[in-house]
Amino acid sequence: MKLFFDERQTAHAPLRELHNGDWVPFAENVERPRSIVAALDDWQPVRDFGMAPLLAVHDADYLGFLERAHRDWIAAGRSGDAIGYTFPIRRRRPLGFGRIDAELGAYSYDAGTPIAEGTWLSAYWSAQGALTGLDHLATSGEAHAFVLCRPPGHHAGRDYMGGYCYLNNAAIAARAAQARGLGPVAILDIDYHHGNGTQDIFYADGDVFFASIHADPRTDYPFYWGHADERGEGAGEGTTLNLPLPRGTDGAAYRPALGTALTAIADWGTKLLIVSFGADTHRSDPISSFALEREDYGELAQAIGGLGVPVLIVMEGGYAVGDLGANVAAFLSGF
Ligand code: Q9C
Ligand code: ZN
Repeated sequence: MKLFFDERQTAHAPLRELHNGDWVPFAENVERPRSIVAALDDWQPVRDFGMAPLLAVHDADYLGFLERAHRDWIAAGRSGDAIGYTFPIRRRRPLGFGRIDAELGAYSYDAGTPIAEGTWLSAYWSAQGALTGLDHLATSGEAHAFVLCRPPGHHAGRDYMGGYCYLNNAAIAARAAQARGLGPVAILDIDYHHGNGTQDIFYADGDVFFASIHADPRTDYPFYWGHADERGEGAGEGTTLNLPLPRGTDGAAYRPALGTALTAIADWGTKLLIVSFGADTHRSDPISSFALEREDYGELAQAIGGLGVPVLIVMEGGYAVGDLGANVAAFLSGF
């Protein structure tokens, strides 16, 4: 299987994040891609597909903000990473007024997603990686491709960042796949956390099926999305499937949920599957509470591969840096 990564994805290096009321070292750090790169070979260069495929998912205003936010932060006399601290609660208009602090709040839903000097460069090339992996699937006839997207993407919506995510790599690839006539497209999100950004982007869209298996949002981030009764709306009614699982879930308890998701994806007539893969379901993950073992990942991948459709795998979370590369390799070996 071909693997895709660009060194510019390591320019993004925020120093710290607000976590459970304390400042802690930023968990989505450059050791993550280093660990994955070291564990695998057959890495391929990422190509530049430009801004148009990003604009097919994200608002132009939001992309402009991401690109200039750190410069505006420095121009406002600040140092370090740009981070919001005032958020437009429901029913309050998200006016930006041009002050960087107001914009940071209006374009995010948490204070755990800082913008550092290299953030835009890394997010841009992370998204281009997803597009390159898709292009490879479309032109090579190979069945599977892996993109080391970093920063990750599944918490980012049309006009917001959050959960270490800025551009929604899976959604960008899905829209590009549709445009190339590769659909019907489905997205299977198996990160520990619910993929709220991806769900939002396709919630009223009847043309992309979104299934997610994740920690129950009644106990886990992102709390306000991913509940079992969220099934899509309007033309998208029934094309969102949420399968929340309790903390402590192990491989044996996870597999039936995966079976449910794969049956729904097959029944939907999927021709191309995009997998948002997080290794933060591993028992050793420092910010998550599932109990999957390394051996479980190969089995999950085998079940997914059993669908018999082309699969584009994009990296999402996974923060146990010492285990991360080996866990990703175990997952990919199952294909
Ligand atoms: N420091 C992904 O796995 N943690 N994102 C909340 C903020 C957010 C995880 C506390 C976890 C986001 C892609
Ligand atoms: Zn996650």
